[in-house]
Amino acid sequence: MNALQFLTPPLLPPRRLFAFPARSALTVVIAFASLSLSSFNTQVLAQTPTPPTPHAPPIKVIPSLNVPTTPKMVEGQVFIKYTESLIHAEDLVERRKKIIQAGNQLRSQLQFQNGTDLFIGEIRTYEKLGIQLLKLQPSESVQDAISKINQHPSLVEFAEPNYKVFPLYSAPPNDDQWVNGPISLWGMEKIGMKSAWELSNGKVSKNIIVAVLDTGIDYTHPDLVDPATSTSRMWQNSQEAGGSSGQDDDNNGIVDDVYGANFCTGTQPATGDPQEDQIQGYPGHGTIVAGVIGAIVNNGHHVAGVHRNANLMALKIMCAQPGAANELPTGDIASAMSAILYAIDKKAEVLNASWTIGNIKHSGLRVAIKLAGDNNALFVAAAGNTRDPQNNNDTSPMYPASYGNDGVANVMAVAGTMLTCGAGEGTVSNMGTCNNGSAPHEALYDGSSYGQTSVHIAAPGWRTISTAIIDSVDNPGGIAMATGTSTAAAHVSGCAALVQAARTAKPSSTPFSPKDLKALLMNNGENLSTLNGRVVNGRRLNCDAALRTQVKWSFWDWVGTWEFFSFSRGPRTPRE
Ligand SMILES: [Ca+2]
Ligand SMILES: [Ca+2]
Ligand SMILES: [Ca+2]
Repeated sequence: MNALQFLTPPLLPPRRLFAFPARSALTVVIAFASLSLSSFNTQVLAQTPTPPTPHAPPIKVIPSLNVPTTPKMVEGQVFIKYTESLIHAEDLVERRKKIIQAGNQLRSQLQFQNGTDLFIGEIRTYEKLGIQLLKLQPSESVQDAISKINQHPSLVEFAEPNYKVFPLYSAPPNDDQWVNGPISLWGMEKIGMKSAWELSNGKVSKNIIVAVLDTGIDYTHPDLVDPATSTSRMWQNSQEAGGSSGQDDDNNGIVDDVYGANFCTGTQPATGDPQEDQIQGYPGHGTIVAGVIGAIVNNGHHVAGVHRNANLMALKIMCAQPGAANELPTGDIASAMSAILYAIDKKAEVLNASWTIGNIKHSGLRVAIKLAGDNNALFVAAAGNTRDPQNNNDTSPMYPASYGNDGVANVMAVAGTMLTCGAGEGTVSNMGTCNNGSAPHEALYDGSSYGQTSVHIAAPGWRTISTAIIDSVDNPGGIAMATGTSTAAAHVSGCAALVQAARTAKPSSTPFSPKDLKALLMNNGENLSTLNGRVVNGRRLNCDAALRTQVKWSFWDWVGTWEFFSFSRGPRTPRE
């Protein structure tokens, strides 16, 4: 399997969204906490993320979509990395000139050898990487062309195909009863967000750019851009936002790229609109991932993201295919590489990749991710949703997650966890209990890829509730529930941004390197026996513990925590 795939099988949006019943234990405890705090500290009261308000009419049942089961190479295209010594130049214009010279040299040698020109022309050039994507003559097969090109090692370091990308989709269970239960925010609670949201409020106001390389983001969603509270969690390209419509104000080759860009344009240049496509019956993907990372906290509706001050950069690399109704969105590696270079150029500090190219160790994608690391960006990658027997990434690598085991230190691979019941105890009910009334335990999500040496951490990746494209027919409420390592990665991206924000908010502090940031999240994770042998040190993300290494903890913060009222865990010693 070597096609790029989504790692979240998106599930049915609930019929009634987020109707927390009055009997809900969670609601009761939050209300109690808020009430009790009002006499101590009104600021703390305001910090408690409000449960989403009930809204939305019934949701249409999602039909089955056609899922490609075999990898699809993009016909007629080939990547070439030219020999670095031939094209070396600091200046990108100069570098482009040298790339074209090397390309012409290769072209003439191939023509001499074969009697015809192999190529029609250039599709994209990645100057920083020294790579070109070229269009082949219709008569040439990709594999034949690659073997001909590889006969010129003095000019070429590698040549490889481009692959189509498409989501992994599984039939959604009907979970509407479950999401109305009191444990619908279980993942946020497990990683300590009840406390971390309080702790970060007012103390971690720094914005960190998180690039979401995905299907785009619905940047009109009121829990990402909320006119009522004048809050936006979308990143803005200041030159374009304050520039002229229809003009490329920052001269980066993309017109009006205000919130990010759309690279899912095939052989055409990127455009400035990264809005996620509406596909009938499909609740989307990028908007779900974005909401987990940074949906607006405490605006009284929808959900709350991990980093309350994230700047979400929408980099669309997968999109609806024209003429293919009810098909899942697809893209290609070429778009992913362009998006990574954009994120580097605009100084994103965390890149979220909730997709995979399967077991293809693509060199072009690898060098792009490595360059992001050289520019201090952490690349958080979903480990994969591959089921047995291919789900051990140590023996069956999944890229880009497995580049972390291949010398790319800024890659952080994330497995997903779920709540589960013991043998004979049935499944977890919407009230958060097993059949015999016992509490469920947390374990690896049954579809998650894992790896004792190749997967760095686990995070909640099952029944995650988040923002989704608002669609008047399919999903008027704008909330969906998703399962898969896509949402697990998003929890880690949000937390990485939050911790980096806390770190760099301190006077004269330097940002964590991607390697150090990754180590901090890993070392402060919570050890779960069910994860031993599954991820590097058997831990699941604990964002509260990670954040506390950076933020001082006052008495009033302590009084305001979930923990103070739950009595299940005592307050921890502040660490600086
Ligand atoms: Ca521009
Ligand atoms: Ca403009
Ligand atoms: Ca919200």
